[in-house]
Amino acid sequence: MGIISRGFSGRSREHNPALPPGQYLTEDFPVLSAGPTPDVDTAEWEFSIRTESGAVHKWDWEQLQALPIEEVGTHIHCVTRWSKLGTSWRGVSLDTLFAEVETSNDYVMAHSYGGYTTNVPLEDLLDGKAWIAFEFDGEPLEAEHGGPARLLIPHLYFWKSAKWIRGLVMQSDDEPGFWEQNGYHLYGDPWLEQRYW
Ligand SMILES: Nc1nc2c(c(=O)[nH]1)N[C@H]1C(S)=C(S)[C@@H](COP(=O)(O)O)O[C@H]1N2
Ligand SMILES: [Mo]
Repeated sequence: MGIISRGFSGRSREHNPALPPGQYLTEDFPVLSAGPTPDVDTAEWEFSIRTESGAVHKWDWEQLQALPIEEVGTHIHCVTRWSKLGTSWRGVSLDTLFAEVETSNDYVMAHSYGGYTTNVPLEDLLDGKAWIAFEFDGEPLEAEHGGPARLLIPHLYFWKSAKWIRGLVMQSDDEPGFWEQNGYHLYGDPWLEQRYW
């Protein structure tokens, strides 16, 4: 690093190409929860995908851990304007979980233990774009960050990454979830600054 780059370090942080418009970098990991942290034991944990036919695909903790586990290195962007670069996670790809699921619905409502919901188009969960994550930074995911497991959809604002994930329900329409009913954007692309609507 020369004198010139050091002199411009403040500005170059703002111009970091990994940083979407209107975001700033943070080194710590803020906790944002709309309610209390639910106490979810892995012994009772269950995750399901329910389709329009009434079919329910279910995994318990052991079954989830037996699936192919992926390492995910990614940036995350919160609508409250903090971004965290180069976070590392482990989890199971939604491609793996959807492999046997037959649906002609294009939308998904994510449901969490504790009652939180958020909507997302199915295509945003597939093709290596989303995971059920249960480790952060080499450690089991802390309860306040969504442990035992959370949805991780890093290309959308972080409110879409439902903590304490319990299941996904296929839907014919893109209905608003919890924050979307309270003014957050229906889709939430950080690069287009789709914050509120
Ligand atoms: N179940 C649940 N998931 C949630 C939330 C919540 O309140 N409940 N908050 C969302 C919001 S607004 C953000 S920014 C991220 C925050 O995740 P963190 O607390 O791990 O930083 O979780 C998202 N997922
Ligand atoms: Mo958020």
